[in-house]
Amino acid sequence: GSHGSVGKSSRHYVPLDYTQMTDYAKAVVESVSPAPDEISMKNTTLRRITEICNNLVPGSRVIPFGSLVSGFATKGADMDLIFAHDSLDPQPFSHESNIPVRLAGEFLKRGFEVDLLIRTRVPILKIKTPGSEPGSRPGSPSAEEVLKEDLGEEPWPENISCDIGFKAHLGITNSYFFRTYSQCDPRFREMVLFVKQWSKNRDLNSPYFGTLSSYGYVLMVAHFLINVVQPPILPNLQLIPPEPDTPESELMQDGFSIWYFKDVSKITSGELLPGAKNEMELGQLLYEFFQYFTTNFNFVGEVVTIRTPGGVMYKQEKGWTSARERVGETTTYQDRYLLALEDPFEITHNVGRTCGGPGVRRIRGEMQRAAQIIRKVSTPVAPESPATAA
Ligand code: 3AT
Ligand code: MG
Repeated sequence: GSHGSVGKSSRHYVPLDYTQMTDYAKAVVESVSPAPDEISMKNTTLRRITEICNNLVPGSRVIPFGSLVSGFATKGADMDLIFAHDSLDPQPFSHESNIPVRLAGEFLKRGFEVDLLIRTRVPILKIKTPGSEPGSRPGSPSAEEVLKEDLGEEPWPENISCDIGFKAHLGITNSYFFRTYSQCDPRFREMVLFVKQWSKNRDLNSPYFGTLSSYGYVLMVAHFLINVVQPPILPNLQLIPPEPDTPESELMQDGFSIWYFKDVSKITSGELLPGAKNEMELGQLLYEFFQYFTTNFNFVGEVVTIRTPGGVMYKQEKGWTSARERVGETTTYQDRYLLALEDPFEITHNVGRTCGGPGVRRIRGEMQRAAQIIRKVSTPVAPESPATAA
């Protein structure tokens, strides 16, 4: 594309051997991936939390989202959940409702750590399953033990943190969307886990302190695999038109278009990306990723928009030019556009708005450094010249 494709016709005349980088990246991915028993423990926890919710409000559901669903979870990741209920009450979980409070009580009496945030637009209940019994002095029960009632239940898996929201939102949809993408090619998940870990190691993953959320890095990797690398590794699932009989619920949510193609078997069979398959290994992809954002992507003028053909728009086109204040229901947001990453569904939302000037400069500097390091450990492929054969 016009935005600096990377691939066969790239500027490297000397092919590099990325084996060492690939091995290193695979080891990192392996080390941060949750073990199968962590996954099954979390499933058990989800089932038991659902039971508690159901006992409190018959017919309620607990909907998982976030990295648990997308498949981008690292070891010890929190569980993101939504408590949902088809109630006749138009605002069953408003601040006035006592359901979040009563639910908090259910977890308290089981010895969970509980924190109910009510100053937010919709309440958020943060809970953590009890840790191993603290080695306290005999006869002096810990705070948890005081609150814990004997309910005759099985012990809970230790120290699992969950955020429970009380309003369905596009985060659920985007988690399933990225789950579908990650099922298209294993290299997507591998790249995301590596980049996520790299961003943590280099202190570039603190949205509250001026850098980018994990979700922002997911958008950058997706853009790279859909629009930059040649041949593309992922098709653009949002550009494949829906069948005429597609239900409205798959097309629109909260006034935003949420359609994307969901038939993974058609994707993995190669039907949607005809032509040569991209066989690049992880090490090379990571190199090209860092290199693209270091030299090809124009942070000053461009927006990553994975939904559009080419995956890039200009800030001018979106009116994302100067910082502005947006007045929300309870707080005023500072919308910044220094690093512009358009959410794939909520297209008015800049996922990169948490980045300030110093944050963007550090992210770019670290990407440049990463590319340099990979170049250093990737020696040129030995030429098969007659001289060497002799
Ligand atoms: P972790 O494994 O927890 O680091 P995650 O993908 O679960 O990564 P979060 O827990 O921060 O990320 O967020 C939960 C989900 O909410 C992930 C994504 O579907 C959605 N989400 C997070 N941040 C944003 C954002 N800035 N804009 C839109 N959706 C977001
Ligand atoms: Mg999470």
